[in-house]
Amino acid sequence: MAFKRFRSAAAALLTCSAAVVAAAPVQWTSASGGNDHWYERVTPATVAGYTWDEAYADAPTRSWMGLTGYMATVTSQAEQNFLIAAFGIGGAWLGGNDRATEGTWQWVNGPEAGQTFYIAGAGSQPGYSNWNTGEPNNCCSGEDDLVYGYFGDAAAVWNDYGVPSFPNARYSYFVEYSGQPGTSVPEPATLALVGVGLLLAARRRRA
Ligand SMILES: [Ca+2]
Ligand SMILES: [Ca+2]
Ligand SMILES: [Ca+2]
Repeated sequence: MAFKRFRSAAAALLTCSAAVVAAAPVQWTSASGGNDHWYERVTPATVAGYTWDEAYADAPTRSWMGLTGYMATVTSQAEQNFLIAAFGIGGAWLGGNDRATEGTWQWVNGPEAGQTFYIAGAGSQPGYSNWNTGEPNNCCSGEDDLVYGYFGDAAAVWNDYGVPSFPNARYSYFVEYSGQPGTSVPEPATLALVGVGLLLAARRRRA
């Protein structure tokens, strides 16, 4: 009888944590082919959006499940597709730019910080990218920041935009949460599951 009551309590706990998870960031689960990272589209309440620099400063002020946020790094078509499915195609900054070296596009934060994913003019590319045809074009007096969904198409193709030509361009941005070095705090849901498992095992041994 006690074991049955405990199982009910465990089920209630799991239902409760599922409700919390559904309330904010969305997880790209390994069960659906993902990386188990969490994502959200961040849109300020009072202004039209963030400049790229404001988004870059805002991301690490956010946390979820003990993980520190960073501007999302989109390193595969599957990750791009997840963002489209979860948050739509509207414009959003991503955590990449070519500010350090014109034409050399790097992820600038998160687990891929410092990794080059695209080199203008190169035949084979070091990483995934989803540029619109003709982009990146470093238009006008230069464009060095990475924006998803600029053109409003179903594939949410990318554009180079922002500084130096358009320093006041404003969009929402995607924040990503994963177990990057320095923030390797176990996720509470995982801890809860481990705890439930241990208690169940202890119960079985006693029975
Ligand atoms: Ca990523
Ligand atoms: Ca550029
Ligand atoms: Ca451009």
